[in-house]
Formats: sequence, C-alpha cells, structure tokens
Amino acid sequence: MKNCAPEKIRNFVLAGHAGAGKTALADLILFKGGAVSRQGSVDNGTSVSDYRKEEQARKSSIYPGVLHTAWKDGHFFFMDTPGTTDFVGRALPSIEIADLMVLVIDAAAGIGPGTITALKHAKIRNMPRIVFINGCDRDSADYDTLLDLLQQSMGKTKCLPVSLPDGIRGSFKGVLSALDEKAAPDAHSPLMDTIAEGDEELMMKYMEEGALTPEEIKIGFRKAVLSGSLYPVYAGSVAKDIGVQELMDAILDFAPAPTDDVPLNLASGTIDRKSSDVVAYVFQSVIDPHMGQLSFLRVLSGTLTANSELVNAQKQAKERLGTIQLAQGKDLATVDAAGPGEIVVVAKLKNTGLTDILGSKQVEAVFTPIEYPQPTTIFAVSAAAKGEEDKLAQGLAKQAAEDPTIQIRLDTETKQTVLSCMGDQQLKLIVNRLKNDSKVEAVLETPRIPYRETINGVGQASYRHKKQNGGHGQFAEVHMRLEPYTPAEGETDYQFANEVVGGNVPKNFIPAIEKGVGEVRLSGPLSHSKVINFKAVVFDGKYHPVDSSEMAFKIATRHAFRDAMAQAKPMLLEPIMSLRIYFPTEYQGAISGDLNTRRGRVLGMDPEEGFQVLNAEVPLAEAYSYPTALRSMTQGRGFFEMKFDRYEQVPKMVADKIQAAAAAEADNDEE
Ligand SMILES: Nc1nc2c(ncn2[C@@H]2O[C@H](COP(=O)(O)OP(=O)(O)OP(=O)(O)O)[C@@H](O)[C@H]2O)c(=O)[nH]1
Ligand SMILES: [Mg+2]
Repeated sequence: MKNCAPEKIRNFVLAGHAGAGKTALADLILFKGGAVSRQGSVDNGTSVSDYRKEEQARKSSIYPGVLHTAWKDGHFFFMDTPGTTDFVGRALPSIEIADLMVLVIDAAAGIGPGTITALKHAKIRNMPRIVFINGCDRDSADYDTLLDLLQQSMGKTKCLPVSLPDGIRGSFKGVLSALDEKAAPDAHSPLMDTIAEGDEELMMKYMEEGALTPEEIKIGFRKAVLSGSLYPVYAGSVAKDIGVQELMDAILDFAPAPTDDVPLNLASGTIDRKSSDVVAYVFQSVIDPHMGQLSFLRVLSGTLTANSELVNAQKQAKERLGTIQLAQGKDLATVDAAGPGEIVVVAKLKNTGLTDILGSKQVEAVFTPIEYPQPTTIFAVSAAAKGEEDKLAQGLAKQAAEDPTIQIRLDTETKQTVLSCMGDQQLKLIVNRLKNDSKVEAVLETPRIPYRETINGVGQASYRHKKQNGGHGQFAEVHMRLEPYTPAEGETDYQFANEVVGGNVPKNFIPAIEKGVGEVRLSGPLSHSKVINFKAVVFDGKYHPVDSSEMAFKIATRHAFRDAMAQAKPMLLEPIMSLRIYFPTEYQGAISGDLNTRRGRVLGMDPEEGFQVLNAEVPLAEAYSYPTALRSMTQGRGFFEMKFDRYEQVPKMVADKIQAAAAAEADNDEE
C-alpha cells in the first residue's frame, strides 16, 4: 500500500506500438519496486498486467492494465495500454488522464501505428512525456535512426537523450547518463541548455558559472518536463534489465506530481489539483464476468473515501460508492481512501460510464471529447438463431459502452445492423465475447452498399390513374417533369415544386403528390436505391370532382415519376470514401498497386512521424476489405483512417452488374 506524500506520487501511462515491450516493462517495474516477488512474463503467460485469457493467448494487451508499486520514497500508479490500433479505443482514455506518458518504442521495429496515435494524443494536450527506447539488445536495433525521427517529430531541442546506450545490439551492455559530462559529452550540453532555459534564475547561474548543482538540475529538469520543453529519451532493454532503473528514477525525480498543474484537455473550466474537493475521472468501465460492472477512477484532486456520495457531472446524477479497491492487474485490495494521482476501482456504479467525471460537488470543468479514430472495419451483424436479436443487441451495446470505437447502427435503408470497429482483431474479440459473455452466436456479412440514383437530364411524363367501373371510382392525372438539381448546403437531397395553373389539380391534392414523390423516390428504377439531386415539378393534371382522392393522386404520381425518370437518363451513384493511409515507406509500391485494383485514386502524400501518409479515395464497395488487405500488405505496420466524402457516378461496367443483381433480387422477392 502507498505510504508517501502526494508530492511523491507519480501517475503515468505506458503507451506506444504493439510489441514495444510496455507490458514487459510494467512487469519489470512491479518486480523492481517490490510489488511482486516473482517477475511476471508476457511470454510465459504470467504477466500481472496481461492477465486475461484473451491477452495470454495473443501475448499482447487488449485492456489497459492498472498497476501500482512503491519506488524508493515514492509510489507509482500507472496504466499499461494496448498498442494494437484495434484497441485504441481502450487506450485513449488512459492517455487522456495520466500525468505523464512513458512512450515505449522498440529500437528494432521503430515507430509504428501505435506510436503515432499515442504521440498525436499527447500533442493535443501538451502532455509531459518521457521516451523509453527499448530493445537496444535486439539484433536489428537502430537507436540513431529512431532518435533522429523522434527529434523530427518532437523537436531537436526538446527531444533529447538523457540515458544513452553503451554499445548496441549484441554489445549493448549498459547506459550512459548525459547529465554526466564525462560519460556522454556530446549529449551533455544540449541537455543542460534545455534544462536551464526553463527557469530564468537557473539560466543566469548556468551562463555565469557554466554548471548547476544536482538539486538545481532536478528543479530545471522537472520544470522542463512539466512544461513540455523537454521530452527526455531513455534507452534500455527490458529483456536484459538495462536502463529500467534509470527510467524509474527519472519518473520519480523529474515527472510531475499529481499536485502539479499538468495540462488537461479541457473544453471549459479548470480543475484545481490542490483543492480538497474530490474530482475523479473514469478512464475504464468494463463488465467483469464475475464482478459485474467495474469503474476505474483516476483521482485528480481531493480524497476519495469508501461509501461516500459523489455527483456525476455529465449525468447530473448522484452516485453512491461502496468499497473502493486498488488494482494490481486482476487482484483487488480494499482501501479506505485514495488521494490525488491514485487509481481505484469501484463496482456497480449505477449512473456512471466511461470518461464521466465524479466530484464531491458538481464539477464545472468539461473535458474536450476524445477524438477516437473513425472505425474502418464494417460488417452487417445478425444473430445465428432466430429470436436472439435482442440478446445480440444487448451484448453489442455492452461492448460499445466499454469501447467507443465499437459502433452499432441500425441502417434503416438496408435494414441491417451495422457493426463498425477498428480491425479484425477487435472484431474477433467482439464475436468471442458475444459468445462467451452474452451467450449469443453472431453472423457477419459484408454490408449492403447504400447506393443512390440520380438523373442526368430532364424527363417528362404524364399518367392517368383511372378505375371507374362500378362502386366508388378512382381518378387522378399527373403531369410531371424531373430536372437535375444540386441542393445547397443544408437543403434536403431533392426538391418539389408545383407549377399547376388554372386549378387543373386542386390545391388540396398537391400535398398528396408531394408525398407520392417522397415515397416513390426511395426505390429508384436501377437498384431500388434512394433517388437524390433532382427537382420534381408537377405542372399539370386532371381531376374528377367525385372520384379523385389523395390515394388516387399518389398512385398517379408514382407512375408519372417512374416514367419521367426513365426519360431523364437515370444513373447510379456510389459512396466514395476518403482514406488516409499510414505506412512505412517500403510498402509504397504495394499500396499504390493495390489501390489501382480497387478503383482508387491517389490524391497526394504527406509524411508524418517518419511514416508515409497517402491520401486517397476509394469507393465504399472496395473499402470493406481494405483493413485486412492493408494489414497483410504491411505486416500490421500500416493503418488508415476513413470517412465518407461524397456520392459519385458508378462506372458503367460496375453499374451493369449492380443493376443485374438488383433485378435478380427483385425477382426473388416476387417468387
Ligand atoms: N529482445 C528483447 N525483447 C523484448 C524486450 N522487451 C520486450 N521484449 C519482448 O517483446 C515482446 C512484446 O512485449 P510486450 O511487453 O508484450 O509488448 P507490448 O508493448 O505490451 O505490446 P502490446 O501489448 O501488444 O501493445 C515480448 O515477447 C517480450 O518478451 C527487450 O528489451 N528486448
Ligand atoms: Mg502489452
């Protein structure tokens, strides 16, 4: 249990790409700190952090591991996040709330998608960072190239080596401190400059005397880390236990304390870290098969006590806490209270979900919503067994509440439940959890494409609907013109106009005609898709004083519309997605070639963090299979973002196929 002043507490998050060694580092930190007597291992399935069966099977994290250990006269509370981009939705809330990011990068693999995401989110709130270049023992470790890329990304005067590798790869035998002029002369003076620059008094003294005392260095170093003018780089190897003690000392000596003013991503208001009012942030909310709902809270200020009543600011609701517990991976230990920087678990909160804020009073500060990437893996999902649709919906909703990158949407147009997520690894986990936790078997299919139809020319038709043989008769005649029309921003995707003069169609029937257009345009002649970007003009017609009715005018409208549509050069439109594809340069040829086969269009390149970034457009029909293709093309080192851009005409060859398929389906429906 923690036994130190709040100033000696350190709250941090281990972030970075999959396989960088975050979990291995977490296990080593726990062991060196004395929190565990045997060092856990990812490879042997004994990691304290990756304790879940799915994580042990993958040998890779899925959920943030929540851990703590004493270190010297301080105490660390930290989260070990998953680096696989599929699970970024679970990693980001931890990154959002920690006081420090320890960015772990493998010296051999270098910057990966997970590194880019972590850095992007650290930059959003100017989050204090320490970089740990791990795996310096690895055969293909390349420290210099990596440092260079990091300096390009974070700044040459900010991203500075403090603990340098002594030897590399097979000959990696230790680390050298840049604080020691003799040990690392080249790295010493840039580091000292940055340390001194953060504080005017130190700067004066450094300029006059050319040196600072260890105590002064510590003050300057801490200040520089907190303000984001220094991102110190530590080198090491978790496997060889080299450089980790130096890293842990740096965290204790130089990282912000919970009482410091660490920048938060607030949209409005402030949070006073030194206040005695309780403010706590929910960075993880999971349903444990045994314990039910568990909320993981990071205390920002005040002291959280067991059995207290708090206010949930977002939900405007009271929340009563029961026992509060400290997590060490899966082990939970009951505590009476938790102060700033600490992380605790509370069970079964009634009104509180992910990223909610709890306070002893209503908390007025509001966080900027986390920018989760748009999901790119999209499937239509249904229950294998009839009658289990509700069970499926509930199971999916539970998982979506835990991870905002899991999105469920009922597509009223295609009548499919659409499940979107970040990749096939996440998809597999979702399906497994549906099976194991929710006891429902899910079936996945490629979703239907929401095609659109429009017209290329003007078409005109009239139709008389007449049934006057006995009984109550029906009569209506509609003359209609369809014109291409591009709606302005915010306008509906079609227009209706009435140009009837002289009362050939009485005013009271015009709304029926307008309604008729609204209905018939939902199923166009080519593919039964919605017709858009047109103007329907009723310009003439006939009526019968007794036999005309709204129904009769609607029927006549349907026919007139379809006939006019046939004259108006109808064409098929498909959704075009804009893609931003990130990948290491060596895959450029493969990626461009593949885009060609997908009817894709390359718009341009702009490199980011040493990665190539290609902007492209691809029809949605060709984008569904892209996540898997990109993963196999790049050995998991590529990722992409995708969003809807516009509708565009389908090329004739493709359109013919779609029309044939739609016609066949219509025949089937009739049978
Ligand atoms: N050679 C070598 N291997 C290491 C080192 N650190 C970690 N590893 C190995 O690298 C693999 C991945 O380590 P993890 O700790 O699971 O990586 P991670 O960053 O947690 O990955 P995710 O959980 O997928 O984000 C494991 O097999 C580790 O044993 C190191 O310094 N040197
Ligand atoms: Mg891990």
